[in-house]
Amino acid sequence: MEPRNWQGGADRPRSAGASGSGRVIVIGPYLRMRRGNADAQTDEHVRDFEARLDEAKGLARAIDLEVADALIAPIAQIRPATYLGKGKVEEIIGLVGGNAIELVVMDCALSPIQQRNLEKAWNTKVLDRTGLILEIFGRRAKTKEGALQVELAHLNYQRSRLVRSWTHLERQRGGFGFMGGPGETQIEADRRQIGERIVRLQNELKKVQATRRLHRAGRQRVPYRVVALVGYTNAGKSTLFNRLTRADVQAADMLFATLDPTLRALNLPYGGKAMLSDTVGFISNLPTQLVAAFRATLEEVLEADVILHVRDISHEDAEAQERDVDSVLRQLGINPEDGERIIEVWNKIDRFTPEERENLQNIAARRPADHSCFLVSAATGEGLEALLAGIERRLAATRTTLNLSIDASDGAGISWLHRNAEILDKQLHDGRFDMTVRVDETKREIVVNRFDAVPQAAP
Ligand SMILES: Nc1nc2c(ncn2[C@@H]2O[C@H](COP(=O)(O)OP(=O)(O)OP(=O)(O)O)[C@@H](O)[C@H]2O)c(=O)[nH]1
Ligand SMILES: [Mg+2]
Repeated sequence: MEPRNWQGGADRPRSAGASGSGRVIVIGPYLRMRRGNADAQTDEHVRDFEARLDEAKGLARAIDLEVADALIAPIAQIRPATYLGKGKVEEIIGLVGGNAIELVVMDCALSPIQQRNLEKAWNTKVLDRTGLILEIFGRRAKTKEGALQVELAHLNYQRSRLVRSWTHLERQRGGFGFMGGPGETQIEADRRQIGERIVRLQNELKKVQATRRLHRAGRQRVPYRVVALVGYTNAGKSTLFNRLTRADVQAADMLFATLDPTLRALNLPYGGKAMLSDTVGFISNLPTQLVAAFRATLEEVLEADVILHVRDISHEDAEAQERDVDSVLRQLGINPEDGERIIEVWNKIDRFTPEERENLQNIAARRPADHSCFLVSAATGEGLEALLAGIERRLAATRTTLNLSIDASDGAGISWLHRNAEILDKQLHDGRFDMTVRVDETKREIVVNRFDAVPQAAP
């Protein structure tokens, strides 16, 4: 028998859950802040419980689950057996039974044992935050590489969860595909098959990535610089991407609307060109398996000349979100403090009153030059001109702009310039092209010597 395939097939939910109307309860089992506890200052504690629960509900809705109920269950400590305390577990039995609930989402990371015990107690399926995020990613992945990576991350997660006593779920009909409960005899076979499938996926992934690397190498011969968007999910990256490139990428009030990276040409105000890359959003407690899995997908970001960190500055948790994004960047090997490379974009300023905006402007103005930020509204277009100029200034910092004149019949020279320089301006006068070009330091001398180019004063 085939191993259970979380992405579809025989194990796909047959119940209402399949059509996207699965009824769920979302539980926020959040650790209570303890006075005088040094840990109390960690992000985990500072973040507002309500906001965390809202985010978890948003995650459930992102895969079309119907949130029938949601509650915060503050806990003083994590119970090894059930995560929650006994009283809470019992209280929730009533909620599940009375509401025709098909799934309980626990907004935390559960051990396989905790998950199993809760499923037993509530007689329903239980999904933790990692499982939920994996499921969302599985549904969103559109490119082959994206799909392979998510499946790989999911299989790794699933393998750790194949425990014997899962038979209690076996009799339950119509659960969710990603949580299919294997029978006892099946577990060993499943485990082996999952292991084999993981190896196959890894090989396939290597091939896809090699092809992509070739494409990228091809692109690198064109002297375009890459500007990458990063940020918390729902911050407005795709909206900004569409505005800046006049593209039509899906932007939606939905967590993880974007999964696969997209590249488009970006025209800068002084004639420069770059490639803009839209990417997957980050989220707090992003499963480490997924960060690893997406490293390759985020290669555009790793190699970008400029990284735009888009922030929903109107969000109540904007600061905690910033820390989360910084921490993912660090996991990817990018220093979030690198002011040379990272530009902060404070988005959604249209949501503020004029006074609040002035206040924000003041805060922004007081930031040090190497940590400057731009206030924009991707929705209304406000502030985008300044942002574009800022991007171009940053990109131009390591390049020189030169003026030159070339005979219009010098086809080889003209094509060399197109391949090796950014052409900012090109005018035909009396059989010659007057050009303004921008080149890397490494090419500067060649252009000066070969075309008698002279430096242009900075714009
Ligand atoms: N008011 C306001 N809403 C905005 C602005 N920018 C984006 N939004 C809204 O915010 C929501 C999320 O926007 P997206 O562009 O999809 O966000 P994203 O960062 O690409 O999100 P993911 O792809 O999920 O990571 C959408 O409902 C947008 O319409 C803005 O400047 N002002
Ligand atoms: Mg997006």
